Amino acid sequence: MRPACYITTPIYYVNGAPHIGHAYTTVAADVMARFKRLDGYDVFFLTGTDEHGQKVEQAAREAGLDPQTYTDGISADFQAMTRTMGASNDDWIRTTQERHKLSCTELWRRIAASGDIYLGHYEGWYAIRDEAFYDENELTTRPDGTKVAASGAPVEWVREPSYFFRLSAWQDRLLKFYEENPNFIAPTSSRNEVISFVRGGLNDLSISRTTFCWGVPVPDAPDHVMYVWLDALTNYITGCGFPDEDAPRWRFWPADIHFVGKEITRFHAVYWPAFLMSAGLKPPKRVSANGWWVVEGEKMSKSLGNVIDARDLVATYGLDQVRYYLLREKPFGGDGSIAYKGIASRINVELANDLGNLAQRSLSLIARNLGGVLPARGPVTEEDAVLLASAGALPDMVRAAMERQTFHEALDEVWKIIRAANGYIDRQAPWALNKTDRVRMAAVLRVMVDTIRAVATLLQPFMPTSMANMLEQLGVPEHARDIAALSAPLADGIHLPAPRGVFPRYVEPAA
Ligand code: ME8
Repeated sequence: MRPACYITTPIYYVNGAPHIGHAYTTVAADVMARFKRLDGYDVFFLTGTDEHGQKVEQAAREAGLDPQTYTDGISADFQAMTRTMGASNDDWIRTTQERHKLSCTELWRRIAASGDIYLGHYEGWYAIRDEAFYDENELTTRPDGTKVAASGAPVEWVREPSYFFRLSAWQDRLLKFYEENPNFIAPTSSRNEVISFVRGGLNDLSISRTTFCWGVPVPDAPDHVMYVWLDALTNYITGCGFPDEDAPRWRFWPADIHFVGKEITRFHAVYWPAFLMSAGLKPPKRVSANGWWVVEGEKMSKSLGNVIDARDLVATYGLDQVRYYLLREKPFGGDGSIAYKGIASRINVELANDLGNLAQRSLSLIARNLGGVLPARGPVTEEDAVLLASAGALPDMVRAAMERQTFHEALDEVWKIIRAANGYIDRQAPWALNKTDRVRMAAVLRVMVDTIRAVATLLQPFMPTSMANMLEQLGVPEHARDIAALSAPLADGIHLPAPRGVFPRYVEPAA
């Protein structure tokens, strides 16, 4: 049986249209899910929308719509964005679905049964934009006297009856959990931040609200709705069929990787494992945080008018090109800036020249000089052996980087081989061998096909359509496109389809 692997994205708030930041985390999670499938895992990949809470209720009011109609519209738009980005999610979760309300209710009951919930009164600061409670010492005062959180979100004073989760009692157990699971939080900067936050002492957490009603009702206390983060985090188990622990999908819990943006690691790495352990459920295996994108050096904002919808980039540059750029341009855990010139340059240099030309040159020589028939390997020279050995080691190199979610390093490993293959073909010059030594020319071209096959196989998660196209041209049958299949050579003598370019150059439209 194939091992199970469960990958998630954050569920996105439906208080506005999707932008490149949302698309980014979705694409990263998709690349991971596709890589795991390619590597023989039985994958469940979940994404969706976070639809309750004050922020969404407010946005609906501003749009003049009732919250359900409003969330239906925006959730559909997020789903459309997810499809446009080529995501291979197995389900689409919305927190307004009945299955999710059932799941939240049961999780609440289990936490309550363990004695970790009590009724009290919350009085303190709340930021609607972050849907988060803040301590006085986490805030700064602006010159006009208003207070803001570190995220820049304004806060307001809230005073209401509330249920609390006994988070304070979880400090030692959480610290022990982090110590025993050194890979639970990535990158290290996020891990250190979380650990020092927990070491600093934990306050009990307000987990219900009474001053608005757009949420999941608290069991047996209909005046309260659940705090939107308790509701939202629960989506990850709802997706696996919770509370039905006999559901086929329950085999996927605990999640292998929750992909999140770095600003929400605290919710995923502190509150979430505490809620789960309190309810007697296993915590997730890993929370992997991505850094932030800005655009041409500026933070995206509606007032600057520089918010990018990833779908516009896809329309301009192509889907695989955008997926590649996003994962290549910045280290996953770090911050980065989207630059239009940078996208065009990566397309032209790395995709069109380095990779596209490499395949095109090799395949057109086979078409022209060998009648499109895949040649057999010849006697292996030292140079052949070096290139073939590094192509053979590529799956392990890429796998190791993927396990760390350092996507840019995975791509870097692939590009090392691509550059080595370009050097090899230039030195071997099979076009010249056509006149002097056709046997050696054939052998060189076979080394090229085998090397490009390894490259294209491993790039499939990043650029599924273009790599399917390339593998087709290399004569790799569909059933032989996973990592395990790389150990079985292609049959000599098969007829390859006529080669055609995979990556067109990007030409700036005339102004
Ligand atoms: O936080 N750069 O939803 P959200 C990189 N509903 N990633 C970005 C980004 C940027 N500029 N902007 C957004 C929520 N993201 C909650 C999550 S999960 C149980 C609940 C990505 O709509 C990043 O992954 O504010 C970030 O964490 C997420 O979108 C926030 O989406």
